[in-house]
Amino acid sequence: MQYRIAVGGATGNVGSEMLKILAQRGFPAQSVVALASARSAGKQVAFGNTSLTVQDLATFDFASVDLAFLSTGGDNSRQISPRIAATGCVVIDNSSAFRLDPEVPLVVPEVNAPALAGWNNRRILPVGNCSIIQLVVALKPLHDAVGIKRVVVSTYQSVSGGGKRLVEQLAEEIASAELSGSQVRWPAPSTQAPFAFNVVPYIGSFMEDGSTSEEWKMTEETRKMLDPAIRLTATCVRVPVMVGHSVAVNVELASPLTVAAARELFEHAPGIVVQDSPQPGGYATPWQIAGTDAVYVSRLRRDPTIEAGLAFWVVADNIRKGAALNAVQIAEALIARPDFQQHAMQRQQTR
Ligand code: 2RA
Repeated sequence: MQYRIAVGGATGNVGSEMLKILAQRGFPAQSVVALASARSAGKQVAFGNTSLTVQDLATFDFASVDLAFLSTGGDNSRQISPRIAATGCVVIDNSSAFRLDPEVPLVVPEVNAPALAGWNNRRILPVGNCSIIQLVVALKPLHDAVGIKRVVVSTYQSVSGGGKRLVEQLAEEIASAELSGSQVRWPAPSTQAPFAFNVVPYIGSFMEDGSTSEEWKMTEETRKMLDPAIRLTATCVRVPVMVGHSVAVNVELASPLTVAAARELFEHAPGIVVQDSPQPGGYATPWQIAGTDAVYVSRLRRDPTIEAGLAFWVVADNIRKGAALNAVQIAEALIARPDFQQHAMQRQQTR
């Protein structure tokens, strides 16, 4: 069976990567429509060897498609996703708007594909936060094997996680910096901390308790996807990297696991590549893995400060596995379900 697809936000970082991945993976598409704001209508975007003319998302009739991939931000999604879903079309939404809605499955296919059974509850399937997707892929085999009690993470998140605007900002800051020895100056200093030559411990917005919304999401989304009993504390940091999020992880397991046993679990887990040898270059970095699909685990070692502790480093391409690829993988898992096939077939027959 083939499906009618729409991609909203098709001119953005994630939307254009969704189109690329749909073509690369040969998604069974009967038709593909690229959508964006009225301002972008008429532009061309790449889809495989061809190009698509962008249409205005605001006036598009979603009754004519089976699956809508959205990467148009939380506010927009809150407004339009329920309206799209009401037509019977399933929305795969790259924003945080519905991730913690108890009726909505939050799925990383390697981690909790069975949760897709609830796809028809609201017909909205959010894609998790980019730094959390790679984290839960890595935590899953450990939790299945012995149980995880507590996790401490520090993230090193690339600017592309914040969208095209931050990528442009970092490029401009690098290009206009004046370097003199160890001093960095800009002709027109910004009132905010620059990303270039800096690390910024602030992503999202501040919460009342002093943490940030990004840190809060790390805890809540991990618990929703993996286990509500897991305790997780995070410090999320923006670093001057274009693509690729990194996470330093310390886990407290329910019972001890040797480093060798953990390595074996990672090596056999879906979606993970272990790149770990204790020599210079024997670890994954964002620059090397950008453009690839796996979640990379490196620097695996015991955390000697607790009885059953492990420490490791996790890196993934935040635009691919952290967003567009995960969205397409959700769609692939959905179209494998007979109840969705039947739903789509009935809609196609009536139109
Ligand atoms: C970021 N994880 O990196 C967030 C949202 N994509 O900004």
